[in-house]
Amino acid sequence: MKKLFIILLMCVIGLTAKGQVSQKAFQQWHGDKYSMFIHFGLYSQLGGVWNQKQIQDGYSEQIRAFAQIPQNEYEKIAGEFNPAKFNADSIALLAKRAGMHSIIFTSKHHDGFCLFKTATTPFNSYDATPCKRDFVKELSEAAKRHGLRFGLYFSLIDWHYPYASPMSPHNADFITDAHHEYSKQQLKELLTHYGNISELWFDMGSNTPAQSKELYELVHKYQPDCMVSGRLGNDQYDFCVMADNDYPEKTLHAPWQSAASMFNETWGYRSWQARGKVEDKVREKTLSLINVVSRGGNYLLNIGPKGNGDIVPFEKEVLEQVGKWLSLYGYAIYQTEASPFQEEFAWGEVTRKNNHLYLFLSGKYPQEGKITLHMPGYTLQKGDGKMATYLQYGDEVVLTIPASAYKDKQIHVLTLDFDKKIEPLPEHTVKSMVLTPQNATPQYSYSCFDYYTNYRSITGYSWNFEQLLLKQLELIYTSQEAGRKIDLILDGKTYHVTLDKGKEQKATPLSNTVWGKTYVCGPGSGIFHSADTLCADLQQAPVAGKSWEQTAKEEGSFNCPPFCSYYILREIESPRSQYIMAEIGAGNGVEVYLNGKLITRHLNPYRTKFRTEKVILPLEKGKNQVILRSYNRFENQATYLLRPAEEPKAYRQDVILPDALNGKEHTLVLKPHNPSSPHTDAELSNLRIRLRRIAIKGQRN
Ligand code: H79
Repeated sequence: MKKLFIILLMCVIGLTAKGQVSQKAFQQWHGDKYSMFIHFGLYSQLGGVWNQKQIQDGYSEQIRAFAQIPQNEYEKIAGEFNPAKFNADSIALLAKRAGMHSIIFTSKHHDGFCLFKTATTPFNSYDATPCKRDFVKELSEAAKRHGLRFGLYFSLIDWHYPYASPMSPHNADFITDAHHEYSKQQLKELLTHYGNISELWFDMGSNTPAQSKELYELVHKYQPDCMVSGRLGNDQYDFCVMADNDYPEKTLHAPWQSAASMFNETWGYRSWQARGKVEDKVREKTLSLINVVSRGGNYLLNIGPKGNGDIVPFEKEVLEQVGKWLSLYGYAIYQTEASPFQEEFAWGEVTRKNNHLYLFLSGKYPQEGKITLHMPGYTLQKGDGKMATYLQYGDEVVLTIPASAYKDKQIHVLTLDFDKKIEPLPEHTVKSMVLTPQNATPQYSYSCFDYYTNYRSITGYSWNFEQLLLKQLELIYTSQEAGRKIDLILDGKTYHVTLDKGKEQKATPLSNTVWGKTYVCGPGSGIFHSADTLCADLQQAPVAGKSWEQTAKEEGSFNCPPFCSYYILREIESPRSQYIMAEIGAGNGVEVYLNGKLITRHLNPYRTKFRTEKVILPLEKGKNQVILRSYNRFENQATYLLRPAEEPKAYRQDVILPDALNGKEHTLVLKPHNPSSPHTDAELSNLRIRLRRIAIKGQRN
């Protein structure tokens, strides 16, 4: 008899996949929360001025590009570079007073000038300057002396190296083979001459997947516990980084960091920067630190010392005052986890640690001073008596706070102690017997090719559901998922399942399902990072100044330079709500929206010109609208395909639980098993899971 079910095997999953940092190193990095970024180099000497002119465009550390300084003129600055005031010990001591746990220093920025002694080029701070100093050495040693960890910024583009791609306005250039080898030599020096390196902050360029992988492995060969930044690209990194000064709307399920400059306009020293009031900047940066940490991230705040090595007094004061606030409230920042709540609160932010919940009164004073927290299953044991009164009614914890708590310039923090360790609280409880991507709480990370092609990826789905008795799960999927390996984590136990095709079924749509004409709109923005909803219809185009044009072709392509996208729209009339299968095709990246809501979004990891796939569309009764976005990063054309799938088939596979589950509330997490990177999209938006109270072997309804 054909085996119609599989017995689940519990498997022990290692804490980290091969090549990644150890869990201990990750925990240390994650707990540190707050670090100092330093932009220092030849550009610091210019301070944003060239030929007596303030260079307004671009960041001041990139002044060579924005003021179009010829190479030989720029090299001359090295001949005068003598930062007598650069004192690594005072910088490390400032970082300590600021409450920071590590220092990340620009070993080489885009200008190619190395702040360390290197055998690879004379264009370095030891050989090309009168000062003959190795700043990486000085800072690495000072950091160690003062109990700080030390990491390096390293630019993947280099405007000085003669065999690199030429300077461009976007800095996301391809890396030549010779340049890649040159970077490897410099990285080997940096990773072997300066003791422990806590993180390597790669920046810009556009690596191939092979180049990213090789550098990722090179770092871990010499420093197994060094955390690698997201700008290495191609999902080959330990922590995600968004655009400069950016952070995600929601908590990510992967380590992430927000890199912030003191002023949005520059990272390197700019002598003529309008700085405003210290107290306003202190509040701005304290709020950013709180926002980042409450979403589970690390905050990397930059200073840009002057060319003589002096720290700008304004920046020093800001750091010291944030440090003062941290000396009072650091317990609610360091070693904490993200807010357990899925929703945001107007009154402020939240973090948690063990059974403690920390409320930051950083937003607007709530109506009548009332804060209500929905915490099913938790009992409040103690509230912070100084500033609020506390009551618990069933699942709700209600605080009353006096207006004075918000009038103070300082941001106050309240501690609430509960009866047990606080875990993330579910967004909602699913009442349906079918768990779908649409009723799930997605788990997010950031996936990217490079700086301009990044997006919030969905690396897994989780559901909270009510079910008194659960004996069996039925997995429903398409031929596209067949053969893949997934992990189902049910109430904390991991089951490893191979999608072995189960029983094949035709998935023919209802007979009077009608696909309408095809419309196109474009070219649109090339930046892939976009919202999870798309408010467009035939009257409203997604690209400003463009309209939808009818086309006779379900499949086609448009000539357009890299970094652009085209939108394709079709209407589908459905006699009732049903799941149907569409066939789609796109270039380097794809997004599909149904009735304005995102169905799937991911990059084409193989960077092929065109990739087709199947997408399940949960249609509503009546008129539906599907929009495909085909994104082009590397080609000179954007290609699309959008039509009903031919001979659609579904697979149904039974998963019988070794022990029936009892109890009311359960959680299920769905993830790919051993993904190539924890940041890559799971591509599991076609899978749905039916819950069964009784085990049915080989029988379908
Ligand atoms: O080192 C800092 C920057 O110099 C570097 N990353 C941080 C940590 C960086 N290099 N390139 N980019 C970031 C991409 C930035 C692109 C832009 Fe812009 C920022 C486009 C618009 C704002 C640069 C600044 C170009 C125009 C203004």
